[in-house]
Amino acid sequence: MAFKVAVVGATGNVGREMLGILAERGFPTSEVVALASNRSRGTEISFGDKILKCKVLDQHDWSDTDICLMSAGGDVSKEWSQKIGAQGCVVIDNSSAYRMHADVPLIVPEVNADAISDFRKLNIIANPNCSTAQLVVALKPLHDKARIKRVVVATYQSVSGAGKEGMDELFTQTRAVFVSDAMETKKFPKRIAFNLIPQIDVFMEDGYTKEEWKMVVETKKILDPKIKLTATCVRVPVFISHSEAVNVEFEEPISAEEAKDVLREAPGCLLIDRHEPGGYITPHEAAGEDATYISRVREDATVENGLSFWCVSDNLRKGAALNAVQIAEVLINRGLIQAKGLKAA
Ligand code: 11C
Repeated sequence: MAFKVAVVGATGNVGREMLGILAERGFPTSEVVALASNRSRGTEISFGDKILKCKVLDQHDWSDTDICLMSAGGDVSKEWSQKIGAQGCVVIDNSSAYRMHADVPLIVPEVNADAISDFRKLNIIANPNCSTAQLVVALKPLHDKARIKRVVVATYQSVSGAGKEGMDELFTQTRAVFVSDAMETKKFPKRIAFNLIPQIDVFMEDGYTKEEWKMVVETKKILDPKIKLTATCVRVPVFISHSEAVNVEFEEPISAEEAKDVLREAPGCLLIDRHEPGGYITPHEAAGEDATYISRVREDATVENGLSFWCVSDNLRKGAALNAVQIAEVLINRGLIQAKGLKAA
């Protein structure tokens, strides 16, 4: 069975990655349509060894499209996802618009694939925020082993999380430093080149940022509402891959060796942890890869049953496009979706 798939936001960082991953994984497609706003009409985009010409979202007929991978931001999702879902096309939405909606499952296949069966009310399935996705992939096997009570996480998030404009700003500011040009700051609230910014997304009333809030509520929805989590999210001058320093307090004892044994076997995780210079993974090495890398696993003697570790993953892949395609694969593998073309035949 092959499916007609539309990618909305096809010209963006994540949209392009979605098309690449569909092709790479041999996703069973009968047709792939690249959609974006009128501004991008006709833009050529790679899909494997083919070139697609971008079409316009509001002119697309959804009646024979099976799956919509939506990555065009929250406003576009709010305007379109329910309308598309109502026409029998399953929307896998990468924005934050529906993540906390009671009738929309929020899915990371390695963690809570079974929750996917609740998608039919709106025909929408949400993809988590990139910093949450890699975190829950690493936490799930540890939670199963020793029950997590509390997580303290500090993130080191790459500029690609802020889209192509974020990447361009790091590039032009870095260049400006070397050629002594004027430094322009547009996308980020302060200079990002040779700097760090302890703010991602807007401030909330309690002083946390929305990125930090998302990590709390999304982890609870995906993994376990009883887990307490506090986050500090920081933008760093790295192009691709988010890194996280994670401290976890468990209900039950778990040694670093036991945690490593569990992580070695866990789906989506790759443990690289040698106690020598370079015996860990950095964002540069994780870029372009699918795994959630875990390094520096060690016991935290300052609390009962505490562990610390370092976690890195490509935010455009596991944090966004790959997770969305994996969700679509779960729908197919579990027989939860039928190709419309086949129904008509
Ligand atoms: C960032 N994590 O790095 C954000 C990007 O809710 O999907 C993704 C925001 C989201 O800026």
